[in-house]
Amino acid sequence: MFKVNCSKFKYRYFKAVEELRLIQKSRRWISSTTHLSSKDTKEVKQSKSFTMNLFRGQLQTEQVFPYPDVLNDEQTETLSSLVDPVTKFFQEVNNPLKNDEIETVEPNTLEGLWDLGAFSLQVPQDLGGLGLTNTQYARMVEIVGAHDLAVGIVLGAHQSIGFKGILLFGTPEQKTKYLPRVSNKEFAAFCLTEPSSGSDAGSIKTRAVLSPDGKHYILNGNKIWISNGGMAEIMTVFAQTPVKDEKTGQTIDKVTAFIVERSFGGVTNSPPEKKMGIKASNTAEVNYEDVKVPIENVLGGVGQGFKVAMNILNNGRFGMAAALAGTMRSVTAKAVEHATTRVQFGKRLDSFGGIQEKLARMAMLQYVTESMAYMISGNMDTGSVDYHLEAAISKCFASESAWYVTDEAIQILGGMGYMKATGLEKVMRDLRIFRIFEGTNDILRLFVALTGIQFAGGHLKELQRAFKNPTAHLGLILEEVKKRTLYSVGFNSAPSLNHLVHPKLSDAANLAGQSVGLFGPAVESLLIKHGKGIIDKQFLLNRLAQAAIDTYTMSVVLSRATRALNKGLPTAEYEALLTQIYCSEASDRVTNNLMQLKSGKHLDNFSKMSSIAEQVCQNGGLVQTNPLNL
Ligand code: MYA
Repeated sequence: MFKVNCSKFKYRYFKAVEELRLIQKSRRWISSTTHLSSKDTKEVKQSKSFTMNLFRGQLQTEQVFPYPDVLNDEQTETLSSLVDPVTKFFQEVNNPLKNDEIETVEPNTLEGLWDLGAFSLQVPQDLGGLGLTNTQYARMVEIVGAHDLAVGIVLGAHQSIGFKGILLFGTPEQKTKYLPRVSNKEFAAFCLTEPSSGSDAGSIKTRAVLSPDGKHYILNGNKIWISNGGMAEIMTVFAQTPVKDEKTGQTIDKVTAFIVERSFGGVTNSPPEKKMGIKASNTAEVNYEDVKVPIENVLGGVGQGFKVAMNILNNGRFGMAAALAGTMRSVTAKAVEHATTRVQFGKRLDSFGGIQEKLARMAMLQYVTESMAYMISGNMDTGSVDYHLEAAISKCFASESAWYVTDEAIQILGGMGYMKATGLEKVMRDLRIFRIFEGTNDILRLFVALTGIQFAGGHLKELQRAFKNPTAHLGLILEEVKKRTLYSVGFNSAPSLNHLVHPKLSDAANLAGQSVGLFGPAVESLLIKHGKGIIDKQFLLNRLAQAAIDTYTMSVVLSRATRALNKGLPTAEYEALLTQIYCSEASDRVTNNLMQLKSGKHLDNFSKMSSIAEQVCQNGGLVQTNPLNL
């Protein structure tokens, strides 16, 4: 026994030495890397984000534990007074199938929503809105998502992104002028996408140049697929503007955001697009021809438009998770209604293991999505500014889970699920776009992976600086070396979440801790191996992002279920079950995805897949392989 332990110790010791060599190697990587981006030259960033810190193998739990309980009594009361009337409105007035059929929201529904204040949920009360917090907003949006996603898009395009820029970046004058209007029957829209610029948002061609008298910008360009584009009176429009580069003194184009009113003249739109789903929402091309935009309508500063756009999108993304948590709840209810009443082979459907597995998975995915929506909204309400990666994760997770859950609901209903009258077919069509718009899930996964890597790289660079002047930074170096050595020789096991969770969840917490423990070294190895070339390794980045999604979501549900157990909520045992199963499955995925980053077999598979794709593209489609020897 002792012998075994001894050789284990020796092995771990040599591993520790190897780890230290890796640090030195990583220093070489940092020296040899010109930059991952301009960020490298800046002060190393600190972040309270769980996910950001995950990339450097650190547990940062401040935004995850304890689960946020952010509503005060007054806010709870306000929210409670809204939930019933809004739910009733959607049950009794809104007709999703009719909206879908006529490809617009019925006028009485729109009118009713304006009257309820549903278009200005977060506008301050003194400017005409309901002044809700993000958490209150999330609850309202959940109701919308449970009933009609197309109506959700009309509401969301208006307030989640359409005028969100005015709320976040508007001057007091801009807020006073525009927020009462968008709260009172004037639609808003967010105009970023162009024919040649979708995911690559920085490459827009719409331009605005200063008029000779310096009082206006003259705006020209075309935007496509603009939600509410045919109805909006007030638009947040992004355009290139010439600005003087501070460093070189040369004039370059940078994106600027503008508040544009249709009434300025020169704004036209196409008829509504014909779409697969969310048919009742208005999607149109919007054209700007010599539109005179007053200089006071620049939003967030000249040349700051890209960041304005990204921050609006970041800020709105949790709303999608909230809406889709509602969707999953309502489609699961339909599946359950069928499974508990339909009898086949002499037994109710819900007694079959195959159906039980589907229902359990549906419940689990909804629980994770809902927990994430309220965790992020809670963080935002308590002033967090480090929620971008989590918001992106929530959007990816929610849109994929809602798709899966609805598909399974249809499967449980069988032929009945395929019929229009059941309503699931519409939900499925509506849902498809959620994996595409507001940043495709593919782009958001890369955003998560690259932003995390950049953050970790920044900290490695800090270590490099420390090594250059060891006397001044002895503390930092010793701390890092100790951490790595202890970890490698087994004295310091995987980071632990155990002290933060209810004892019933300690096994699940161990699994989450193991995932965190695997993460830092995996990122470091990638950086050492690929340096800045990692930017182009999308097979790897996708797996890393998936591991981040699984690790963050595990922590979220551990936190929420702990809250339930600690408070003795009636649903606590059920929540614990959901969390235990989720962590068990998610941690397996993390191990698998992180292992693929270095496994020879998988790396070989990735290059084979590249080769297949290359041949398919060169051939203009699938290669004709002639199975019949014709
Ligand atoms: S609206 C259109 C949606 N379009 C997009 O989302 C575009 C997607 N593209 C991007 O996000 C960016 O172009 C990417 C960056 C991410 C690809 N947060 O060199 P860079 C900083 C903060 O990497 P790029 C729609 O669909 C970055 O750090 N900062 O940039 C409506 C760097 O800073 P620095 C960010 O390679 C649908 C600088 O920017 C972010 O060009 C309707 C440059 O970075 C970020 N995210 O690409 C929906 N990204 O210079 C309706 C980058 O300091 C709503 N940066 O180093 C439905 C609502 C739900 C329902 C509600 C019901 C009521």
